[in-house]
Amino acid sequence: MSNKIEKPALISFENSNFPKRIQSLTISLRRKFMMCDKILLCAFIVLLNCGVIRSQQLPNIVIIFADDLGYGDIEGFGAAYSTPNLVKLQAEGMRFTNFYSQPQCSPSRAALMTGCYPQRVGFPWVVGPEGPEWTRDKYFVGLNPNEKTIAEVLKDKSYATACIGKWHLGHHTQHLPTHHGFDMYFGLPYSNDMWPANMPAFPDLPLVENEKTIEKNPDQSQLVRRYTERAQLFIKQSKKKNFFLYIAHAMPHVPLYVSQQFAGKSGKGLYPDVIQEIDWSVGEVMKTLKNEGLDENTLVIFTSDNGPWLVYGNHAGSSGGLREGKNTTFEGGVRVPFIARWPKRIPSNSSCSSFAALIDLLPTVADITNTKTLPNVIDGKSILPLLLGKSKQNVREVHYYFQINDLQAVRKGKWKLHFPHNYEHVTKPGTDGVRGEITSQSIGLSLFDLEADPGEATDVSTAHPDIVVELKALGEKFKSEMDRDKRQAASSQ
Ligand SMILES: [Ca+2]
Repeated sequence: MSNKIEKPALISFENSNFPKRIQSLTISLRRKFMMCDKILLCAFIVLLNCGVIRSQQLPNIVIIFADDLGYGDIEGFGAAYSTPNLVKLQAEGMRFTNFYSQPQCSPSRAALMTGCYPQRVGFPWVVGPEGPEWTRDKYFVGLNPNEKTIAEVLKDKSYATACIGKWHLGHHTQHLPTHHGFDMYFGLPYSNDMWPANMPAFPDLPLVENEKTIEKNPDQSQLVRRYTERAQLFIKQSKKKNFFLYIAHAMPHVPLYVSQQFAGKSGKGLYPDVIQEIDWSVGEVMKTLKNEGLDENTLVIFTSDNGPWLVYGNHAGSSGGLREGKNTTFEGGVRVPFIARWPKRIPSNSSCSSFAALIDLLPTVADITNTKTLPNVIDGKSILPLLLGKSKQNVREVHYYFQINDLQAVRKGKWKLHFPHNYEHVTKPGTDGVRGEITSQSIGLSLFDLEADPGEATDVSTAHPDIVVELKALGEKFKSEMDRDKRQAASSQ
């Protein structure tokens, strides 16, 4: 006896003995069903193209951004204290050893948000509230709404988006994260030292929820914990769809604060205590992702906005042997730790020495989410091939180092050419939160081999005049293009 299951015979109504009226009705119904099939197929294709279906397979994206954390400030990059959660992140992902921020807070955030050198989007300097003299022409400035932010790229793909922590791209209502692609915001709209305790000319420091000030001069020892709790809540509330979570810690920017749980824990001073609390926060976020079953399908990035603010001495971090620190275009000012974890996509325990930068994160996210076109010219390139371990080629031929609107250096391959410029150099480091002293020093046209000499100690320009000529020409060309093409920031004036 055969086990074959007989399919029911298909009845051909057209040739059957059914009455003509029933035959006609049946044919009509079948045509309607066929039409429905076609409509459903079309709808499926439309949904696919819109990303509605595909978005279910896209990763969640979490960017954790530390403030003034130097290249040597975490374990694995040179720190002499433990940061176990950041070590775990490196073991499960990829570390970049030539990753560039900008020299200061606001420009770095402009670069991260827009994929552009901050000079291109009118954000070359630090902004702040109306207060001291230096903020006079900057307190009304905000990110131009015509710029497409990384959050808006992801909103187009139906991501839920949250900005938790320091924004620093304009603090007036129309400049806040909720006007730049974020569904929610919770944090300080600018730096944690821009408050009366530091300088009486500053107004009270607001803690903002969406667009409303909910506290003034908040207890900064609780910020890391509160930001972490908000991040965990957002993950839990958003888990049914893709989400983008941007956590921009106030720490370890001075004034340093740490919760009771971490005070004295490192045994090595307040600065390491603060870093260990940030490390704890990273661990809590990872734990929440795992508990919610999301850690496999989430790209987690950890990095910093600039190098250590060395004038604060024992309240500043470490450049890990790189030259100078924050506010300069030497490597210590702009090279920062970068870790990316995305299980099954990014090879675990891997390292990348190709150079990359904050400006590359928006195009990388666009690449991951199949965003084909962006409305404005941007400077960054997708580093997805580097992240996936498919390439070790620099995604951009050249990296440009700006401070304010001054193009101070150019990197191509291992070569870095400094144009003549002045820079701040610490002559007397501060102690326990009190600022030290700086002098203005100058550097002439100088060439460094960053592979042999990452500390930029030996000028080899006379030995390589051809490289000097090439990099000088690249810099001059880019600077003139930038001056011609740059766009304006927004103003609330
Ligand atoms: Ca900073």
